[in-house]
Amino acid sequence: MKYSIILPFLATTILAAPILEERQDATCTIPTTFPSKDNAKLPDPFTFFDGTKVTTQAQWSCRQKEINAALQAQELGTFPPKPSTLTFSGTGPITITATEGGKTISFSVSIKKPSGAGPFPAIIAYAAPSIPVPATVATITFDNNGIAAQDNSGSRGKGKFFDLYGSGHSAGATTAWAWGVDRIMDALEAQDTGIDPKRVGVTGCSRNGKGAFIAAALVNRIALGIPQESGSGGAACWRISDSEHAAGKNIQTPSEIIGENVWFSKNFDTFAKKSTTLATDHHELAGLVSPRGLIVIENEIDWLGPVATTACMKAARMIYKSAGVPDNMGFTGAGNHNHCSFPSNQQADLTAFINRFLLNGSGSTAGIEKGPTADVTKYIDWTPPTLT
Ligand code: MCU
Repeated sequence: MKYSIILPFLATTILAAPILEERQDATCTIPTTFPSKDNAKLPDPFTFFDGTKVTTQAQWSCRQKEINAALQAQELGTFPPKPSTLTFSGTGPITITATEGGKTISFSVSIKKPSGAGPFPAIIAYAAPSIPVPATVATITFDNNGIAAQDNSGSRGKGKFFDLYGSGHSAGATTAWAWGVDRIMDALEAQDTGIDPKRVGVTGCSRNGKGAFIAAALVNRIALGIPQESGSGGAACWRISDSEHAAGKNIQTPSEIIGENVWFSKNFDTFAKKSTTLATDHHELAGLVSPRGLIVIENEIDWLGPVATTACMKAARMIYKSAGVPDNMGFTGAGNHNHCSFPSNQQADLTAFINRFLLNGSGSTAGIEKGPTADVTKYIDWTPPTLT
């Protein structure tokens, strides 16, 4: 069965930062069932599941919807829309109360604002930021664990999201957290909080980096994704993590991840055991963020999969290039530092993205592609098109 939705798409004119988009309506047909045929290569972002090639920006916008739906069906679980009733109180902290189907939950976020007059850009930090947030940018602290627990594999269905939608809801914890980010954006748009909702980034490190990556992909009001050391489940492509593991690396695989914690939907279990049957992979998760900003920060710890993240994010950069916004995504990998301790040699790359996407600056974010040697051509059998 198929259903049609109307959605906005980017016109061909892409202006410099911050992302200025002219939008018009396009009709997309989104499938409700997705392929699970064996494909050892990273799936082609620019071919619809029905075989139609993506040749225009408008089609790419529809293809993003299709990729998003496939990711939810096979990996993430359902990302629910805005609840029927939402109320907000306070401008910092903000308390958000959501009601759906007779159930109500509340959660609060704290906001540390710069001095002076706003409105200010902000970074939503899962737990606490592990990157240096400039003094000119507000920090919104989000207790993602309260929305969906991630203690261990026994955390399935626990947390406020599941109190609202039921413990059997298909969302993995990362999807539930993205729902929380979406509600924070509702709160920032609904009232004057001193934060400019058009200049909001999201960050988290490690397991919370997986979460920040997925929030940037699912919440299309986020201007800049800043996932840090997310590794497998974030910046790594599942297929490459598995092939690296097969080559003897001590890397986190999808089949390990589903036993360790509840970051992904139960829907993912069968695919995790055979990642080559997924209809998508994480180069396309990054592709969902386009044309918005994305700076992927990585480490060279074996468990995170430096080759898997680097090759995957090289494929993601190809997607951004075809989407006409090559400079809106970069990745910066560095070794020789502790997990989640941000090293000074990644500062310039982070600063460039924050300046451009959150501070209305004009500096360049071109060509930021740093990491260990990783040959992306080994993993792809498609050629990125130039879209019209
Ligand atoms: C990189 O994120 C995770 C990793 O996926 C887990 O296997 C490990 O247990 O914890 C990492 C983490 O969140 O470290 C803080």
